[in-house]
Amino acid sequence: MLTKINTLSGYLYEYQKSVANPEDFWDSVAQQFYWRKTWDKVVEWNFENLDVKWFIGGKLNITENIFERNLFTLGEKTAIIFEPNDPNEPVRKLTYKELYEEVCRFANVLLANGVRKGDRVAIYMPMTPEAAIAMLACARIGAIHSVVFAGFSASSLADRINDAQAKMVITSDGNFRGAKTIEVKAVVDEALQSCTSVEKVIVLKRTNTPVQMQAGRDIWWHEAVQGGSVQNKAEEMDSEDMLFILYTSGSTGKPKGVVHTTGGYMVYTAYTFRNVFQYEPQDIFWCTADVGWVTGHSYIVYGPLLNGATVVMFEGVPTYPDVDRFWAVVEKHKVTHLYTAPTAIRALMAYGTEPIQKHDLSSLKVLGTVGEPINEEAWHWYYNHVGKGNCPVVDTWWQTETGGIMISPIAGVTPTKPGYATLPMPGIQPVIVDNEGRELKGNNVEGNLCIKFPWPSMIRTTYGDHERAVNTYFKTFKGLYFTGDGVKRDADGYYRILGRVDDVINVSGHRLGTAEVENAINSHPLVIESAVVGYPHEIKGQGIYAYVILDSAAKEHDPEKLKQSLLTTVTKVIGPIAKPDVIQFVSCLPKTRSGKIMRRILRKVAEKDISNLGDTTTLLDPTVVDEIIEGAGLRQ
Ligand code: 6R9
Repeated sequence: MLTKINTLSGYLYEYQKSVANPEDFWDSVAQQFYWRKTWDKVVEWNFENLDVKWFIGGKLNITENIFERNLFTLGEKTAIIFEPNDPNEPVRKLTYKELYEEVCRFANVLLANGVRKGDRVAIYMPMTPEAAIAMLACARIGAIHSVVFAGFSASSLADRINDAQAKMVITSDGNFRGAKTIEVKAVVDEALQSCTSVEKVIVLKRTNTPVQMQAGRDIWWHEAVQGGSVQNKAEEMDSEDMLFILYTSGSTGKPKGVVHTTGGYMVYTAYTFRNVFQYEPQDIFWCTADVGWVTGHSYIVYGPLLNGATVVMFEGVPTYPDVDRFWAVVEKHKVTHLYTAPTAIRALMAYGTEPIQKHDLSSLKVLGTVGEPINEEAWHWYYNHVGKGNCPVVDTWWQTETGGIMISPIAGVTPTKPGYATLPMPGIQPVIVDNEGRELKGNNVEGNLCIKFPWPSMIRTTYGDHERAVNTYFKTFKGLYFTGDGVKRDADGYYRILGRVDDVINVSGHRLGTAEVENAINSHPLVIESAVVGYPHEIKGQGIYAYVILDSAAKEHDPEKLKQSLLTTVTKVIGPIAKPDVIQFVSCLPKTRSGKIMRRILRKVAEKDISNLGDTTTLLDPTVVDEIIEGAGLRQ
């Protein structure tokens, strides 16, 4: 196992060392992995044009570090415990040896179907072990995976496939999700009508949903692997060869493909997994995220498996068949580490402590949260009722772009404070700047969160558009990586993440760009224009509030039916996660003379707080504000 920090003074010592001499620090971490050839230089970087390289000249395969490096000691150890959507369906367990064989077998299937090193493969799958097998098989042969969350619509999937020019799609006949069965293959078929790059589709049989198999293109997973060899020699990768692309929303335009490379991502996810969670060999780690998000990539698949950990992979939802499902799973598999999102905690909190009391949760040692700020009430509930006051809560702040956990307590080592992500991981150098880019030194400061020095798993580019990455992350504040988050550093030097300061909303821990949702709404034939803002939502963290200007032809329609039809449009264009919670029809939007929407006012109205709307004199027509306030049912 990787060496780890055990005490607070140990953390402070490691941190100092990592800042004073980052090269030596990461050199010694990286030496604990298996490299076919070691690196010639640890790091080279330039934030002006985003040119960052780690472990330069190193050759490796990340799956050799999961399997070959560990097999002698871990062969019979369980790698994945699969808990199906239906608790009555038998649990499936794969040992490291079995997982290794499945990965090799499927890697051979990819090769036999024309996938080669550097090709892109889209994965649109349920949370079954095959999703992890598909990812690892890509990594084995050097193909670049692009996992797309299976809740996204056909048009979102098509956009991602086209942007990456994926050669293959790996999917399933259907997905079980609570009481529902989702016809996933049908979504893929629809998406592929507008994609020309895809040559083959591999379909896992999961739900027995009838599907159309297109001759010459579609292949059943079980038929493809049948009788296949379980030997596959891993492709040799350069440290800086692409490992995967993962699409994420930003403040402008369509989602962008965040690119991660092999060596640095491996070192950083494995290091943070071991340290933040203090994982020990007998522990059972359960991260409830979907592999469609970065959390699933780094802390279900790569980070844990690189450490030889046993992970639970859960296919279902927290409230099916009953609201105690999470606690039933913890008890059933004797989970020691539970890593989930504040939105799930808040949703389960609403059912009180009775569902918890039905189960023995004494196996739990560490609790983690990720994805959005955690309010203090949820933090205390998690700590007191789930962890019974015995389990440290690690509030882990990070992003798709950062690849791994950046600011977080180290479980049982860093004293925690509700709502605080506390202190940076070794190697991470956060700075806080004001809106003019001046660094705010010392404690008791608040501003924009930036990082001033590279770390191994940072974003290398946005796929197919390097300028976009430079402009998005490195142009706002010169010489710094800008996270898009606001942050406060308190008197103790602890960091508290305040949420996004750009036009990104965080709904149940999922990132959505306001522009993306607006474009979806505007695609409705009766919509002229719209403006979308986030507002505080008790369960989801942020909800979506849409102000919509309708075409005059809409007068003929029933407003409630129109709202439903807008929701259907958004579901079709993006997916159900982007459905607005509130739709308000307006005749005008508050615009400045230069035509910019004054979102500040729209946010205030959405928050139902009109006490301090600020300066509205620069508006083209200040009377629209009154109309909007009235339409929202608020009186001045
Ligand atoms: C890992 C992940 C990133 C955005 C990020 C921030 C928010 C994530 C957080 C948190 C407060 C935490 N965020 N973790 N905010 N406390 N512990 O979620 O990646 O989907 O890219 O979202 O999520 O706003 O900028 P991603």
